[in-house]
Amino acid sequence: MAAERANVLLMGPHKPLIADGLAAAFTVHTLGDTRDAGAMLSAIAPEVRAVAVSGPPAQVDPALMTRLPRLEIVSSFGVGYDNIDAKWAGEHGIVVTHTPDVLNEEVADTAIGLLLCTARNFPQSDRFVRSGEWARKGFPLSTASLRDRTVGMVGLGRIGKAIARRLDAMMVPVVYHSRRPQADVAYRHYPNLIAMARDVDVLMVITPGGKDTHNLINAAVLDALGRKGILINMARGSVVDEPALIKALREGRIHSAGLDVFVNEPNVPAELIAMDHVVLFPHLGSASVYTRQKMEQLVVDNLLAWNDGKPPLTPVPETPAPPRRR
Ligand code: 8YV
Repeated sequence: MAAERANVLLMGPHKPLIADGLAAAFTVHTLGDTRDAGAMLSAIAPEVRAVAVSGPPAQVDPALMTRLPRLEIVSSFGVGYDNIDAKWAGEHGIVVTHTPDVLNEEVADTAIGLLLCTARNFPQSDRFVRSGEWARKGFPLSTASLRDRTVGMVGLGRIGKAIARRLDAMMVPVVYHSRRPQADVAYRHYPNLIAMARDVDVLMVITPGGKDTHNLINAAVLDALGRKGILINMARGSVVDEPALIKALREGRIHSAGLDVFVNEPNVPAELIAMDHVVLFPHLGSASVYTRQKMEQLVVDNLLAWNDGKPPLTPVPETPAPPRRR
């Protein structure tokens, strides 16, 4: 007799590889398919053994996990998992997995693109050509350049290192701030973020979101970065104090900013939209078909490994233990 299929709760935006991959192996309950998600959840909660999260805005908090008494694993899309209470999950024997590594190079490409766009005004130059202005005058020289700058990495994890490697090739000096120095890099480590911000002209933010890094980039850090400074945020909107950034940009206390992430996505503050000298991306970090397919497949593969009784492929550090069986 065929083994009973495990019940999986699928939350978040529709992603074909995840939906189809799960449907082939599990009984899938898609939250959001139904108008009455609360009633649907109550009906299936006692049977759910796994949750798949296909991206924000889905939240997996203790209130939800408590409602799922047989929950063993949460497989989440994306390397960042600030929408999941992984600490609580770890304390309650629930494994959380994410999708690291497969997106490193794509996000690093985007980070360099955003940095170049911000320093050299490339998006503005495209607008200039399209508006017909070029027929009347030349595009102004960019007052910023990467040729006379040091980049301070805020975070030097897997993606941070991929960005730093690109900067090495571009002959741009790199230093970094993180809680602990990394053993395998030659870049100078700054235990103090303000001290690093004073010494560099670019802050490249690529650190996890969540409460530990909330508003890490505040007014004092921006002032230490100074009038020539460029802030690039590839991490999470929550890492930057957005009102403080808007004020610093408006008052010319930093040169410019390139932002891939915002506090309340997809809502971007009108003040930022009104500023021509900042560059705004719609959370593009990993956004190619190639890379997103690898991330989607890894969400499925983590659950297939669990279903086969194997260790999860890419657990988060808070939940390294194998999932409990109930
Ligand atoms: C995704 C990301 O765009 O992996 C992450 O943490 O921020 C991006 O790759 C995000 O998960 C939105 O779906």
